[in-house]
Amino acid sequence: MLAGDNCNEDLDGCADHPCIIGTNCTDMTPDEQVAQNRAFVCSDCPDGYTKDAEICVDIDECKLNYNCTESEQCSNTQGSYECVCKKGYRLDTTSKTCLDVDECNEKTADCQQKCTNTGGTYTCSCFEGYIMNTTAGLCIQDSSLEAQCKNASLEDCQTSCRFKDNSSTAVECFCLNGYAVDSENHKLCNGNGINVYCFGRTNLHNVTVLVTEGQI
Ligand SMILES: [Ca+2]
Ligand SMILES: [Ca+2]
Repeated sequence: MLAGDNCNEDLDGCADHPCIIGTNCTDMTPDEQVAQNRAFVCSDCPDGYTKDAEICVDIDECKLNYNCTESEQCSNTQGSYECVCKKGYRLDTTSKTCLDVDECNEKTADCQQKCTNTGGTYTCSCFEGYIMNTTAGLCIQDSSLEAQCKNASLEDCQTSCRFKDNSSTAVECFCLNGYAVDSENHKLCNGNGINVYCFGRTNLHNVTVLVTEGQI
């Protein structure tokens, strides 16, 4: 910027901070000022920012345009955005991709009986002879199975009684995930304290019990 009686003083054209916040001001030399007829130049907002009134504000790419995979979701950041794994997916450090978490295999699902892994989540279901109470997410033994268990003198299983695999008549006691049926009395459950689900309240064998990790 030029000043003085003879326009022979070079002042800092940026001294009064004429540019909006977030941009840079460049002072013109006297020659440049004469040539361009301006005393300073303001830079554009940095990449990822846009001018909004008197300030550069972050662009929310997640609302506009972003490039994430099916298993990722967009997370806005200042000046950019990043793709993070969706709920139910976990970053695989080797492949650098988000892979589905197998909640059934990792024992983090809260299924009472059967667990089926799916992309991003899992589903729970019941053994044959049980009806899912979808409201409570509990498996309720039906009356015909209950009668068959009673006929087989298995009405006092520690957890409950079910049909054996591939059978609609033979029944057996079973235990919650993480526990094994005692190999001698076939009714009690032995837990090793590992891979035990934390169920909260569960209703098996018409008895409401509070099952917490490490207990049954
Ligand atoms: Ca952004
Ligand atoms: Ca899953």
